[in-house]
Amino acid sequence: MASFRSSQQETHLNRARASLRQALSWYGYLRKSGNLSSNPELAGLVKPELEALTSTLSKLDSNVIRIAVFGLVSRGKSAVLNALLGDKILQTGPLNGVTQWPRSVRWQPGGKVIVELIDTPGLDEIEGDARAQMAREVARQADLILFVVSGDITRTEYQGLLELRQAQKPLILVFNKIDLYPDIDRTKIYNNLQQLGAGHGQAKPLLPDEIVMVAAEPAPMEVRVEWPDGGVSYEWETPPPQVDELKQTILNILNREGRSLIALNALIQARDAEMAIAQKTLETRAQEAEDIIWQFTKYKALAVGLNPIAFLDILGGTIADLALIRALARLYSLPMTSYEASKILKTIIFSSGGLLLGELGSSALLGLGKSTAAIASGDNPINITAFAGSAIAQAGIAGYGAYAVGKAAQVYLEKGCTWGQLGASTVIQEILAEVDQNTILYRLRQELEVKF
Ligand SMILES: Nc1nc2c(ncn2[C@@H]2O[C@H](COP(=O)(O)OP(=O)(O)O)[C@@H](O)[C@H]2O)c(=O)[nH]1
Ligand SMILES: [Mg+2]
Repeated sequence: MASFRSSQQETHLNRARASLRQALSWYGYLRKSGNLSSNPELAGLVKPELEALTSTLSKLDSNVIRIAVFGLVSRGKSAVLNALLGDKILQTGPLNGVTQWPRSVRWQPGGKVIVELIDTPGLDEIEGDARAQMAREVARQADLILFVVSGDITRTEYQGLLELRQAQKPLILVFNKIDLYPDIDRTKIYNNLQQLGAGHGQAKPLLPDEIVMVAAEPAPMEVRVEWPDGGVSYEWETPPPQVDELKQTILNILNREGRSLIALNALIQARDAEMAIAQKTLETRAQEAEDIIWQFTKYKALAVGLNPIAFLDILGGTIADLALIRALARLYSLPMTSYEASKILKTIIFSSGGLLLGELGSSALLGLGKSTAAIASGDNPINITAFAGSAIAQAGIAGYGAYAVGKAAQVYLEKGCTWGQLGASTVIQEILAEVDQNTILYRLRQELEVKF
């Protein structure tokens, strides 16, 4: 089982690498100038996303797992990291604002695993937007999140926890400072946390893997010392930190699914970057796209209206729609094969709420009328009018259909660029389909699964 898991994780890493390489080579054209489809404005706009793709790929190759710690001020975030490191590397203290900026420290907990521990300021230490921005940015990069609390959860804390859940990263709730609570209280708080931690609408309590009790920097205790001569004195002694369980939990997760987590995280970042590129491409090419859609709308209306043979016009109409989709894909230079183009068309037709099915249906009826009219029109001028009437009605519907297809295709092209073979979304789905039931990833599955 262990070696199966290990090779499965390697496969996940390899697929993520392949997906990112493919994306980089696909979008690489944007960096080169003098290219036919080059567009200096667009190249400038998508530079951050291209850089994100490149750095995500190099992070993937370095095999470092990022663990970020979050929580309100003075919950002992820095102390927890120090206890894991076994050294007081990060400054801790009772005053607000000891940790001002996110900081990271390397940790080698054993074996080949390399961890980057990221310490952050308290979620309540910096104001509004800047706080949310910092939290989002750090959470986006993290492969695993530790959320530190030190007792019953406050409203602000709960809010922060829910916001972090939106980053859709595996999360361990760390209940710190247990040295301050008698056993009964501790258990009560633990049970409360277990229910709360799952977040909105999720009735499932947290698993033992997802909530751990620690005492990172226990308060000094007064101990009574009895001397051989019968004398008694009192001394302050600092008990050692209790973080072994947390350390073990982290190590279990890293061994079981660490590399899959790295792979998945890289893919999520790649997917977001690719979708941003697609969105910017669509925006910069909006006018050209509009022109293409209108051109196809007119062309299709004409072709379908004038075609006297029923069903052939439906076929012609479909071919025109497919051509339109591909023309748009070419304009945007987004990854698109003919298989994907027809998949998009099918999706568009079935999601149009019958509108485009209506187009097909009425095309068939009007087309039949039109053919009958054309056959009989030889000697009767009234039939010519009938032909023209059906043709105009049908052309109008077809034209509208093409316009709707064009508009819908833009939406699907934007979303669909990550769904091809080896596309980031496709690989994410494949990895999620394979994860074991007892993994922390399995819990994230439902939140992460996005359908096309
Ligand atoms: N009693 C007790 N105090 C702790 C524990 N961990 C941290 N502290 C204290 O809580 C205060 C805040 O710790 P710090 O790590 O700076 O919190 P941060 O703001 O969340 O990084 C410090 O005075 C620590 O000594 C613990 O396990 N038990
Ligand atoms: Mg701190």
